[in-house]
Amino acid sequence: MNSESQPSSIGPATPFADLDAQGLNLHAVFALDTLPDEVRETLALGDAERTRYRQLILVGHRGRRFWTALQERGMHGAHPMDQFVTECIAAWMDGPLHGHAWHQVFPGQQTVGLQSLGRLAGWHHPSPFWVGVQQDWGSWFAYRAVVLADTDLPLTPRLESPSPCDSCRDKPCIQACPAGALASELTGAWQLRTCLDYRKQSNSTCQDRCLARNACPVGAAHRYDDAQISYHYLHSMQAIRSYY
Ligand code: B12
Ligand code: SF4
Ligand code: SF4
Repeated sequence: MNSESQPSSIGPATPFADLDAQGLNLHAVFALDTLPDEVRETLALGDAERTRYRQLILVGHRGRRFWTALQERGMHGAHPMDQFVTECIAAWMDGPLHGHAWHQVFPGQQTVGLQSLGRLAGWHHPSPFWVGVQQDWGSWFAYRAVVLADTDLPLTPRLESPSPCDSCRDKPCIQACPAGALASELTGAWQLRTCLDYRKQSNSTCQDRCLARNACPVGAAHRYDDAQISYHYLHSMQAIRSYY
């Protein structure tokens, strides 16, 4: 078994095996009532949901398997990734977790605080280019689903690992950004506007990739292939052209 196919959830892997098979290989189970208020607010729970559901299940992918599974299944609809994930979650809840009440909040209508959940799970450390990083899989992961359920799955302890950025002396990501948008002693925080203005230029080298993200050596074994990188960044370019 290579590291890509290993489940990364802590505790028994069995309940997540069907998701792992589709490359949805990151999972964290939280008790809903122990989540910080600022995270719960983004879930916009009504009274009925608060009493019906006990757990929040965060599902993500790291590495390439998810993209391969999506290609095997075929890209359908306006949001092929979300559609695929929604089908996987429904099949999973109808399989090993059959009989439990559940509700998928992401993908969905509201903006759930995904990076905040990732921080709680131990998947996210802040990087100078805004996308989260983790020492095993670098920045090559994303959040794919958030499910509320009346399940009794074992709660997932926080994955404890140091931020790879703390021991990264040369910080090649900062040097690789052609716009000077990254968080540094000079700029302070990551400069969203600077990045987006650069990406929108017709001669930009960042329309279908982030040179800073590509320059980070951490988690190289999990790096997406070029087609997946291009898909995500061209997709985000569409959002940037529409909203920024
Ligand atoms: C809006 C949005 C964008 C906007 C702009 C974001 C902004 N700052 O306004 C645009 C379209 C530009 C964008 C682009 C991208 N995005 Co985006 N985006 C989002 C989205 C939908 C909402 C973010 C939000 O406002 N959340 C609301 C608050 C309440 O949630 P939160 O998690 O608590 O937010 C905290 C963090 O975002 C954090 N934060 C915000 N800015 C920064 C900056 C730094 C340096 C740090 C450390 C933290 C931080 O502070 C917030 C409050 O605690 C999220 C998905 C989501 N639902 O969260 C994805 C998300 C953040 N994006 C993601 C990604 C990967 C990208 C892209 C790389 C493209 C892509 N899809 O591959 C690009 C990268 C940016 C770039 N160089 O262009 C991933 C990040 C995964 C990860 N490993 O961390 C997310 C989580 C989507 C996902 N399904 O996984 N994105
Ligand atoms: S290159 Fe270094 S500083 Fe930049 S994200 Fe990677 S580990 Fe962090
Ligand atoms: S997309 Fe380009 S401009 Fe934006 S942070 Fe990455 S390297 Fe810099």
